[in-house]
Amino acid sequence: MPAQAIYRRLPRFPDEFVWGVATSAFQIEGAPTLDGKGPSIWDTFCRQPGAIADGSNGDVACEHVRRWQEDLDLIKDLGVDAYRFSVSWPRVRPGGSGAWNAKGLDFYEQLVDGLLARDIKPYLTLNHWDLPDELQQQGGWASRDTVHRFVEYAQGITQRLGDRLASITTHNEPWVIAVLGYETGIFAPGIKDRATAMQATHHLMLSHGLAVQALRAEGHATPLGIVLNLSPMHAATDAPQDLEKTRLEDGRLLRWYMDPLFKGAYPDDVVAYLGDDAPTVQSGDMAAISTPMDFLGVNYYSRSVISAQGPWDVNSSGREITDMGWEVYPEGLTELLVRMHRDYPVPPLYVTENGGAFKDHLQDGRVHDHQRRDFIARHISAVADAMEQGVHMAGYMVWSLLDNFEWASGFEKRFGIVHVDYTTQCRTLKDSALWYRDFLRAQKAARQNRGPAPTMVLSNQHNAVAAAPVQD
Ligand code: GCO
Repeated sequence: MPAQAIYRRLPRFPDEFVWGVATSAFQIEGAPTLDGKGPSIWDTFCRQPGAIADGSNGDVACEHVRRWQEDLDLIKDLGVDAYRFSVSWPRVRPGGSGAWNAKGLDFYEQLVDGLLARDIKPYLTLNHWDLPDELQQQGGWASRDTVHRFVEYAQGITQRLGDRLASITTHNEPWVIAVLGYETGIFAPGIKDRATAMQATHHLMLSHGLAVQALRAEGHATPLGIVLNLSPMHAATDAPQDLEKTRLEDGRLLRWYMDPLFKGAYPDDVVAYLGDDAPTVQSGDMAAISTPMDFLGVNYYSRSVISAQGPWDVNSSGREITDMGWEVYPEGLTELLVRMHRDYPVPPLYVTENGGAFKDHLQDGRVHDHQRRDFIARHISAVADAMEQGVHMAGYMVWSLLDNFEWASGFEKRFGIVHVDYTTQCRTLKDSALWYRDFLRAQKAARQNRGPAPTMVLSNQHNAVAAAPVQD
């Protein structure tokens, strides 16, 4: 029996709502030593045996440094308003301190000007994980000196490009940098020590706050913010041990970042749990961290289910699972956004990343990635639900524009709405990209005519599958 279609009219998103696509420098650029670029911790980490699932590295990736114009044309074709990208710190200041690299700065200036020439808003991230390796030799984020090096870096980039940027994000996902990089060690720099990780997390937050203060003091008007990876935490059962562990995990992932940003303090329960591993905080640090921001970005992929018995079996959810082994759970995005709005005095929120890895097949010039298309459509719908509940949303960005280097998973996992053939570097728009383009066209037409919003068809087969927007 054919699945019954469910039609849903999404609101016409506000005129100023920003639609985008996102990437990060290390994942797409390649050219690790071109024109004076220094090594980053990821260049070094990739060379550790066993660090990357397929033994790959970022040396070539999507060759974006060479192909950036073609990539900007692709972005233009999609009809998005904005492109979220990151600057490679060691490309512009190879050692993290000392001399700046003019050719590296020129590259990002060309990129920004190329975006503006195509009428696309540049959303720049300063730190998407690729710390200059030389700073790591001196302790990396566990060292307080790195805080000051980051502020200088933020100032240098903003002086050069700030007048042309739509937005500056200080850090992308400080939890990932600190916990995966310094506690579990599955990401660069590969350290496994909880106290070091917690000191790193404090320095990341402090450098964010001091950078915001410094840029404001210099009179820059570019909107400033930070991007957090967040998930709702659900207890596997109502057993007290599960509930207690869930509260702690929520404390470590969400409250550890949201409380200092918006309440000026780390959560007491997590500090108590960490004991001697809690970070050293100096007087004035918390005031700096809670400096008001212009926006907050949220990267959302799935919820987390917490069990005191050990890792929860995702296959027991009965839901669709992505190629990363993550449960598809769009309503978690609504839940998360509503909770942030309810519990904290947040500035306008963006979904700065959302998307899925699926097994793709390129055949006759097409990739029928209907699972990814439905994933994106259902999460956009979840954003609309949050807005209906009063959350001030400023934008939504798909992760990712291109298939790219997925960190410790190497090139095995594909998140792009554009397929990349790593042998030929040929780019092919997947069906999800074609859908996003059509959806954005329909949104824009509705904006211009002040007419009804596009209706999206959601069918209830396999947990609600979304098709292309239809005009009615
Ligand atoms: C992230 C990262 C991305 C990942 C994506 C999928 O911010 O977590 O920005 O680089 O590729 O999240 O894992």
